[in-house]
Amino acid sequence: AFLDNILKHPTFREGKVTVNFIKNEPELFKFVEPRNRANKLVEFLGEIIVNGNPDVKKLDKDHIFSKPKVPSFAKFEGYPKGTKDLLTELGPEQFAQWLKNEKKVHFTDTTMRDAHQSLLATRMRTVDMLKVAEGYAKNHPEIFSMEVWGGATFDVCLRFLQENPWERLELLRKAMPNVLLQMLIRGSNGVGYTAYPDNLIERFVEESYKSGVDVFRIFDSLNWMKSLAPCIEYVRTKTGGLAEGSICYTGDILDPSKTKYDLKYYVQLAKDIENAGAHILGVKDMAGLLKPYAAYELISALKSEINIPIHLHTHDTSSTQSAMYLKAIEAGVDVVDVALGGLSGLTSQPNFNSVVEMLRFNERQNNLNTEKLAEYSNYWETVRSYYYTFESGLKSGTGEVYSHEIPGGQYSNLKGQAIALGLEDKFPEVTKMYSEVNKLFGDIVKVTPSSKVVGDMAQYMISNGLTAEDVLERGDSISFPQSVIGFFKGELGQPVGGFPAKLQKIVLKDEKPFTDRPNAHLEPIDFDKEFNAFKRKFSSGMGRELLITDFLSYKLYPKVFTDAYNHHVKYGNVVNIPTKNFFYGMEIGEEIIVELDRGKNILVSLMLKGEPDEAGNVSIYFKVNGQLRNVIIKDKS
Ligand code: 3PY
Ligand code: ZN
Repeated sequence: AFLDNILKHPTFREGKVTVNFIKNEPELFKFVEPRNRANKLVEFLGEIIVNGNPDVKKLDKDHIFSKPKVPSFAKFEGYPKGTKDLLTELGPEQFAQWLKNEKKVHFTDTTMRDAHQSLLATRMRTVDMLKVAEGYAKNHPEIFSMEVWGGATFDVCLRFLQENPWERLELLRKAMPNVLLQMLIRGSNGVGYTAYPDNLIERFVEESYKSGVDVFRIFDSLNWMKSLAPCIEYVRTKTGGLAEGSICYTGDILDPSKTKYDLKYYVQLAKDIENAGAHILGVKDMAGLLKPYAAYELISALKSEINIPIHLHTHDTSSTQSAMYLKAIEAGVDVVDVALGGLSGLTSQPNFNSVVEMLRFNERQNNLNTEKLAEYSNYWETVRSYYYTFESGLKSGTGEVYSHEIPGGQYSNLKGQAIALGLEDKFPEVTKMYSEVNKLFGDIVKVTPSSKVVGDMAQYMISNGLTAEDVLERGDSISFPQSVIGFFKGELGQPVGGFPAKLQKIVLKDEKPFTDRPNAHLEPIDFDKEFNAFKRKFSSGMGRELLITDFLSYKLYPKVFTDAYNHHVKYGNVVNIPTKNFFYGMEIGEEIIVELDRGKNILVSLMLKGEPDEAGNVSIYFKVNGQLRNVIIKDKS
């Protein structure tokens, strides 16, 4: 094992061994114990069977799980040529030109990222994606891109799903080598909620590209160019991918009384993004506020003022956003974001299947096979029911979104929380307060993480019975939420038009805010030194060599990564447990197949579950590949 450690050590593999190598590398002396992976797996299943998955808050014992039908595809044929092949052939600049010259409208499929982020609290597991990824890419090579990564998926993978987000990306890349893969990155906030050192974001971008991302949709939650520009630059210099610098759309350009975010503002921002080197302009309508006729004006103006292609994103919270797409398409938008039927609509994206049909026989139609698309929509509709516990309970669209301006993903979260707490009738107060807080903050762009600040403040004010007036008059005696203090300190950057000075003073008391990039105040990461220390800390329990991507996960989410690591040490790899059993356990007599590692399957059946003894211990009997195994689980109830 010692020799094995030496042979596997990165220093050895890079041929940089010196006389002190063995002395300086204590991790060489850590030997991976022969672990019994099957034992760990049944330990995990036992835990879920007795105590439930802590992430599952609503349990429906009568829920019927029907088997999702995986659409057929040419398994033994190669992948038809797609946009990824074209990017490789043309390079980013020429690719962008090609896109701009296309007559037909193109589509980004958000099913594997924003759709489930907005409808199912981001809980979609990789196993359910992988069942259809290869077939989908073979059946629909015409798709512009698959949005599969970034946003909240990174955090949720580690925090709740016990998955390695990098592995998800790499597996999807392998299954879909012909179409572009896309991610959402929050500028200097990366895939987190705060500012990070610049060289961390730079390395993150570089490694994301290596692991499979081609299109980087980059935004800043305050539309601040100083946060957008460095990230665009990293994509240009550290990857061969496409930098999609994005405008976040808020307000209503058609409303003459709203002068802060008018057409001129957006056109100037788009020009700045183009000048910063973006290959594509993203128009990110995170709350679904862009109305059809406003879209026509906005896209027409952008088309005439900038030279890069335009990619439009929205959420169907109002239920009128396919009408908006129609007008944007008439105005010449190049790509629109859609989600497969079963995971579309409401706070998710407009329905892919229907939008394709909506354009049939029009000069800008894109001839996708809608019969096949329907099979995938059905697949997702069935898979969705396995995640019923994460549904927000939202039943219909709402025209009120135009007044509260809550982004799609946040709306379903807040609504879900209100329903779960039995406070559904109080929900209008929450949305009203959200819009009050927005006014109080000077009408800011609201998208992660700035939207979270507004949401935190609104909830804080409601639970403490405070009005906007109270805050302004008695603010000195209020202890504001941490995120609000950080925001006024400038930790998320500078909002359009600056902070409201009076409130800023109230929140910060005597503390001085930043006026420059918050990242400028953060120490750069010493990768050599810190990565080595990281490896020493975590190498023993992973059962594999630690990678720079693990280190990046750790730097972005230290506590979440550490918890996920400890889970891994205790239970091993749980990512291939079928979704039903991962969330809801097993029934007596149920038999499942789980892939422990590539190609190594085990057959697990639940034979018997005892009653808790006096100490609360429950004995569970499984059969694993025909052999009886007993685990004892402490009942925590
Ligand atoms: C995210 O940042 O996760 C978003 O989806 C913002 O809209
Ligand atoms: Zn979105």
